[in-house]
Amino acid sequence: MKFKKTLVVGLAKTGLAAAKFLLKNGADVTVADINANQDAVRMAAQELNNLGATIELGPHNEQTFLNSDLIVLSPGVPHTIAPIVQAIAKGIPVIGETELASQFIHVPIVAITGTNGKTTTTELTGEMLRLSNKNVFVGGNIGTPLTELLLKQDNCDVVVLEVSSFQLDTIDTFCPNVAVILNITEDHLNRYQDMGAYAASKFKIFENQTSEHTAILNGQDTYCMNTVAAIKSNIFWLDHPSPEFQNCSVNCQSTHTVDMPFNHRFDISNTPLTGHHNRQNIAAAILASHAAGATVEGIQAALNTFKGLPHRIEFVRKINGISFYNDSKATNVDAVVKALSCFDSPVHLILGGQDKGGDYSTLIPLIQKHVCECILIGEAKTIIREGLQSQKISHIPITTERALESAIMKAYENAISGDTVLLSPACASFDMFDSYKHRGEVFKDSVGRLGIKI
Ligand code: UMA
Repeated sequence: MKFKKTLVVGLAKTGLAAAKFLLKNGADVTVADINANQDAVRMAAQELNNLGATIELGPHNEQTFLNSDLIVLSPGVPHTIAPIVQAIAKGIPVIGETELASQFIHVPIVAITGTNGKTTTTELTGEMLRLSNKNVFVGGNIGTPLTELLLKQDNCDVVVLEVSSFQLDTIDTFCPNVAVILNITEDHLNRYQDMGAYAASKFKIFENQTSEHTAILNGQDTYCMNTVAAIKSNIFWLDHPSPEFQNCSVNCQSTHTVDMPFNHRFDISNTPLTGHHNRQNIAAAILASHAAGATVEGIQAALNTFKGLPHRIEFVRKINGISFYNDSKATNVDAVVKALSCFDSPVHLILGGQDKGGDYSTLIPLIQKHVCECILIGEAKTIIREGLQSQKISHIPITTERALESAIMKAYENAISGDTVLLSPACASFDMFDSYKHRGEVFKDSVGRLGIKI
């Protein structure tokens, strides 16, 4: 790495950590970010400049890309932008921060991807290993770049990583000892050409694995079932439909217990993680943590104590018999399908935000079954309304509101005791909020301020 001219593109969390790591190891670092006006970017630039990096803020300069020996991309920077395409054509290696960091990590890595459930499964896997007395680093797409581990130089027995398709786009030798794909459904179609391209990116998680490694896939997922032939590692399944796969598949139907192929039955009756999709997340976490050295005692202890994560079908409050749930992390259509299937009571559904190219019509059967009212917010209002236009749900009112707060107020006014008000947007948050977390916090604050209905 010494003296290598390395360009780090993107100067948010990932770029900052990667550039610090590269500088510490003697690389000649330039950092570029297209956004010259953001305070956080300028502050990070100043910090890196003080450490010896050259800074380029504003429109990307092709020559800087073409004069580099190595380019390290942040996940939010598509590997298809023009200067990157030109650099690749010139033979300049372009990798992501996950690839960079993984080349310096010599402990087992558990990598978890999927359209939905990644963060819950990653946190739960980490907890199972922690309660098995392992020193665990949990990071990746969840919010802590992998290079942070290298910067801290902590002793660590095992790494548990949430990996996104964006991070997998730019791997080369990355080879997790245990790799999980929870599910693949429509998402990020504003970045990928089609579902095939998105799924292919996810499947890169297995590409460097050999027979020494473990793969965990979803037997109910068409993409997993169709692509499995290319996997060289030992495969375990969640809900494989064929009885022939009984020895390597976990049945996730029971709400009380789950039987593992390594001949142990776990009690899942105390977990707040509801719904079949969450039982698949639990089974994946058990399989993954066990393959990485967790004990059955540690796994059971985590199942007994894990509280679940905020913004994922999170119960907020009950007022006058009306229950409010925050599912702000449901940033794609399939996450809303999963959330709706957890409710029996009539649901007042708040949907909308920034469109990510999903097919909203796939919500119709679930809306028909569980929803009594849809309230649309955000940029995607019109496109969602068009997607939901159907004879089958013409009796269900679909209205729009300008703000999340007024949507909550409308749902509260229309709801009666026994109903549920659910924020499960099927969209990104960036049109109205800083992040899905910000959106969820606004929801919880507004619900907290609702008065008693007379
Ligand atoms: N930028 C450029 N040129 C471009 C495009 C962007 O310079 O052509 C700059 C932007 O101006 C910005 C920076 O790149 O300053 C943003 O980089 P980034 O989006 O990678 O931001 P990070 O803070 O490093 O966050 C990334 C992940 N972001 C994305 O994948 C979009 C975070 O996942 C992750 O937590 C973090 O690394 C640590 O690993 C977020 C996410 O939304 C939570 N992920 C998607 C998801 O979960 O659906 C995949």
